[in-house]
Amino acid sequence: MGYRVAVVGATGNVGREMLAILAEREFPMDEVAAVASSRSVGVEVDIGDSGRTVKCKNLEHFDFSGWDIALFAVGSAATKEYAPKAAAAGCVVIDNSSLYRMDPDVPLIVPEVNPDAIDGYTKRNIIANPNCSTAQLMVALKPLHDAAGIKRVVVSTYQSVSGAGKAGMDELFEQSRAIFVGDPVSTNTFTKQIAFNVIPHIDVFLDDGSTKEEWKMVVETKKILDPKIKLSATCVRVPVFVGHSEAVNIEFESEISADEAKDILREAPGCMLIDKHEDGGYVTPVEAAGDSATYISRVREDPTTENGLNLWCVSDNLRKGAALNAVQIAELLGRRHLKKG
Ligand code: 11C
Repeated sequence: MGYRVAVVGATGNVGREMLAILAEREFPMDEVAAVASSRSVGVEVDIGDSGRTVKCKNLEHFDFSGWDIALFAVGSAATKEYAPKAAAAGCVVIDNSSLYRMDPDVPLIVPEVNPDAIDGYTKRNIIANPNCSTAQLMVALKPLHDAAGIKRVVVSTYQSVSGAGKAGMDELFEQSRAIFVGDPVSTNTFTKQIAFNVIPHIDVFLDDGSTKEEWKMVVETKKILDPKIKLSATCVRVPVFVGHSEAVNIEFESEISADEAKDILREAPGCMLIDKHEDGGYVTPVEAAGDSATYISRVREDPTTENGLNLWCVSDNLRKGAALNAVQIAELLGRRHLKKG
């Protein structure tokens, strides 16, 4: 016996990836529903490479009673309206938006990092999925934190345009095409030209001059990994379609060498260490896209601080940063709480 699973936002980048990963990981499902806004009703979406498709139903009229799990991949406004309805109907919501992440009654989970926190989901029947740039960082930092205690992290991100949805991907494509053929370049999704450029601005500005994307990395790290960790982030959009990269500087409580860190990361769940000191001996977003791992390269000591390390971390933002993590949460929920069969 399997689960009845609804994917809300099934026509978006993340929703489609959720359907693909449910199929790929053979999540035990008796039924899957694709749910979307009224304009997508009847649209057939693929259930990954399974050869099966499912027609989208209207979120406005969808009755969540009798459904076990809803994977939400819609914006915060739609989440605010429909997630509480789903939760009240007895369906556990795994939400990819930022709406509930910092709610003390909602667990914020990266299964490799803080699986035990899931037990608190019953307060609201909602579990939050972290921001993509946080999720991959947590996978990389957790084993190192366990080994030597992280005091402070300085991270610079190189985030792909798919983090801004299909519209972001279309804008990079269209601007690149326009530049090649000499057409005028127009910007809609991003604040400046993204093709052949980088933009140090993701999400809205806050009063202190940081952006909300940077703030999310700070507060989500504290909630998932350790409230004592200090983190400073600069989040940058780069002209890459899929795969977020991060240059990470870490200061530890106790001594840890680069070789020790590499030995730890080689064995750590969700991590894949590719770190050869030669041309191409590191991972870039092009290789990480479509893959489940959080890739770690360029691990080296930072001689400018006591107990410091630098590393490079890359992952598919639509997978570990969103859909894969959500499905892993569903698997964890199944193992611990919603047992079937
Ligand atoms: C981006 N990280 O790359 C964002 C996308 O809070 O879930 C995800 C935003 C979020 O633009």
